[in-house]
Amino acid sequence: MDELQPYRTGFHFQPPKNWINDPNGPMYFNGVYHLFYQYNPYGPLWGNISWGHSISYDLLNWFLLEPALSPKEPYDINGCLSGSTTILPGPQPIILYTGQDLNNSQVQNLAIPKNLSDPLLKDWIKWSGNPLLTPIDDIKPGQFRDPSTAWIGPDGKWRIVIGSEINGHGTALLYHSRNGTSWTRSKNPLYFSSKTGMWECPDFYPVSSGDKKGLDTSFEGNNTIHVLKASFNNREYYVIGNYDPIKDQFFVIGNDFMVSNTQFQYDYGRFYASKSFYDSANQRRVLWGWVNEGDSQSDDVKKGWSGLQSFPRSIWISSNRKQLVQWPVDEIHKLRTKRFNITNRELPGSVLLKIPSITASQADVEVSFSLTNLSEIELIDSEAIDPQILCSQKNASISGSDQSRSSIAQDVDKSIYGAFLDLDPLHEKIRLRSLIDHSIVESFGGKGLSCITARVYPKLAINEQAELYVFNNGTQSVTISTLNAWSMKEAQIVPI
Ligand code: DQQ
Repeated sequence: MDELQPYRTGFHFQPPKNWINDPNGPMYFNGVYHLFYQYNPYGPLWGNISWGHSISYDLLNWFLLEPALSPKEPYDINGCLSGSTTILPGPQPIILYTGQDLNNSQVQNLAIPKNLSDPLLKDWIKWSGNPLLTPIDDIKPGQFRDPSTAWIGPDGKWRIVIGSEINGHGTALLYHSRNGTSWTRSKNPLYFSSKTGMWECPDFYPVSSGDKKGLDTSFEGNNTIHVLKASFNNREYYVIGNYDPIKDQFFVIGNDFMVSNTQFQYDYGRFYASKSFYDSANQRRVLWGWVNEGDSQSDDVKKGWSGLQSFPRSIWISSNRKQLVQWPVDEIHKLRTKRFNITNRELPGSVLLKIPSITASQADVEVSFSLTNLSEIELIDSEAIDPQILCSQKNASISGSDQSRSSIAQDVDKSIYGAFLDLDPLHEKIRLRSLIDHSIVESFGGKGLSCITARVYPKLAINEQAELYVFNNGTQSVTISTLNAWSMKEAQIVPI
């Protein structure tokens, strides 16, 4: 705990100082988790963009290494922008990343580990044939970035998607390659949307229907469902569909991008430019996202740092195959310490109940409510209403709490977020889990069906001064079926 730095986190990934943004190329290789990220080694604002590199054995504690990529070559001198890793046969890990070149054109580059026998893969060398791809034809020089992890098709060719905007449409351009070094653009993109502008950080992967198991990005099987995620409008939108690897076509099932208020997002708060990877050690897909600051640039300069990574989340498809479910990886249990528990307690309307003995500023809280009286509920049409606007209008300023009351500071973002949760309160409990870590609150509604991440900058409720309450803002009683709150230990993030 740091009195002078009350907004630094205890168990979220952040380097000791400086700017970070997108997670890049997370992977599990030879018993080691690698996390790369957009990083400014020289200061707390965006610039000098390098690939920071940290490794972990448990996704909780991290060793910080020297940046894997720095902007030094004519093809990346203005920034080593986002990209991904792929483990080619060998096994041979590669990085594909976007370089912002001397003319500020975005080009795609390759890097490989210098020494495969180094278990930490500390040093990476840039390919002598860089750049591999330059923006030509209908691709604008500033709209060609963020190559995905590659997957292999039945013809033995590797495929990647790259974020772009073609003719004003958000597009996942598709490329194929036999060897990972020379790439050819496919005639058709994998997918595009006339409803959006530029797509950043596209991610494309299969999910296993019927269980929580993750699948390798190249997995192919009957009835496999695929997810396509694109980053735009500061949000992470995804669609679910079927992928035909022979024709290289993707068909969306259900809602397409931006056609409805119920279009799915990974997170309805602050969470962007995410990247998933297949964790072969635990047969799961793990998702990381960048959680930016909601304070001002001058605050970031004073703090000396900006940006967090979300706590890593397992991600799988719901049993009705309609949407994704996210849940903090189970390793988090190792950080839980002191616990407070409530079972079967009635919580009348307008009541605020203090949860004692927990370090509220660094906690993991799971609560489930059952509603006994649904006779006076208000009906709304979920198709016609934007949940964030609804929640902003009906904020909790009278008897509860929301982000609008998270700080007395004036110059921090206090937007109120909102999301719908698909559940039947007559037969299911209303469940909420929140990871509270000083200046970040990651909340998972309905066992992970809807997630909202927020940044908070309290002036008074910092460190030991923070308190935890469970409250009922309604007029009718609800029952707290169970509430478990744990104080959380600190994760170790240290240079090696
Ligand atoms: N951040 C990177 C880009 C990416 C954007 C630059 C998304 O590659 O499109 O730092 O946050």
